[in-house]
Amino acid sequence: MSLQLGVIGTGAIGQDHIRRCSQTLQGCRVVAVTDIDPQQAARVLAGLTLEAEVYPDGHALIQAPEVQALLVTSWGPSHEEFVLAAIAAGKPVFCEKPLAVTAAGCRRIVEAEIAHGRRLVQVGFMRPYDAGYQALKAVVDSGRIGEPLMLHCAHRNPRVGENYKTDMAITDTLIHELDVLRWLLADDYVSVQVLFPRKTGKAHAQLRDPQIVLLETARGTRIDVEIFVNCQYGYDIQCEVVGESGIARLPEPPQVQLRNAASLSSAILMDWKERFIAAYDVELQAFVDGVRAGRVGGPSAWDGLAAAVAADACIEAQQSGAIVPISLPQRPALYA
Ligand code: NAI
Ligand code: ISE
Repeated sequence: MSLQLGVIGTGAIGQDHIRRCSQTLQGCRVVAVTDIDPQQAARVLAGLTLEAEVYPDGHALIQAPEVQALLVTSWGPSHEEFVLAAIAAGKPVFCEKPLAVTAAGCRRIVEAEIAHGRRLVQVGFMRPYDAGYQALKAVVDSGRIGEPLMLHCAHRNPRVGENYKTDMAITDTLIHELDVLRWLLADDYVSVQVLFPRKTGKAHAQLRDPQIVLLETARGTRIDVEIFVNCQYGYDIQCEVVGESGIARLPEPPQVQLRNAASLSSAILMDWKERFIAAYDVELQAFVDGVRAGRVGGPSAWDGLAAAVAADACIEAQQSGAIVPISLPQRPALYA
């Protein structure tokens, strides 16, 4: 029987996940949705010609007997409340990033899951499911470039709205690198510094853009990540690993190479939905398969906490300009 899903939040990524659960993935169906704007939820169902119950709020949906597992795709500040309620109800929950907006919130989720005694939470960090990052990790792990010494990374968006503030470059954007680079290197961060280059004239008054985040890991690998969310030209994710005996780069998404009018070119994607479309499919299929097999895997609440601890330090570093230490508590046995 198909896994019956309830979805909280039917905005940009909520509707994309409802579409993929209804049209692309195997073994699941969306039976319930909710949004603080119920008309928005109803519009999404109508647009997908999908029949599902619209619940008045997330808590009613979590308690609904037909809902066997949850997707939390509402605004970040609401995630903690819904994930804790799902754990209390003993229902598996896929939560979009960030798991919670502070490390303290993630810690409460980790504690609730440990008290429950087994994993129920998968965090929506999709990059470890991306074929390009997996190929890059296979090269790093093979030892072909020796020990990784430095990483040069970039996370560029064409533009962002007026409500995107300087700290969101960390909590909304860099958070993906904070997760995936830890996974790529199998290492934890020990310090961070944030530098602000000359500001682009394309950013609104309250936003400092671009930013450079300098991380150091426990093994001494140095990482620089450029966050530039008004780069104009495209959605561009770069990662280069410099090792002792070679360099490995994240592959570009495949695009036709065009020779035309005396130039050689290939298109650059404009948004995250397209760039990581396959990774989102694979991560959610893994959640569905895991729940049906009685074993939730993938990025854990601990990974959500590790990213949030680093993010809190990055924000402190944005404000102080200093090198800020990052220290994770001891990893609990549940996440070994
Ligand atoms: P959005 O603003 O388009 O949609 C959020 C929806 O949640 C809205 O429809 C809003 O009305 C609803 N909502 C807010 N609070 C709610 C509550 N208490 N109960 C029910 N519904 C509520 O935002 P978007 O872009 O869809 O982002 C949602 C989450 O997904 C964010 O945490 C964001 O960081 C994450 N995200 C993850 C991405 C990824 O690459 N993994 C990409 C984009 C977003
Ligand atoms: C967005 O919320 C995402 O999660 C995207 O993956 C990221 O690239 C973008 O910068 C965020 O705003």
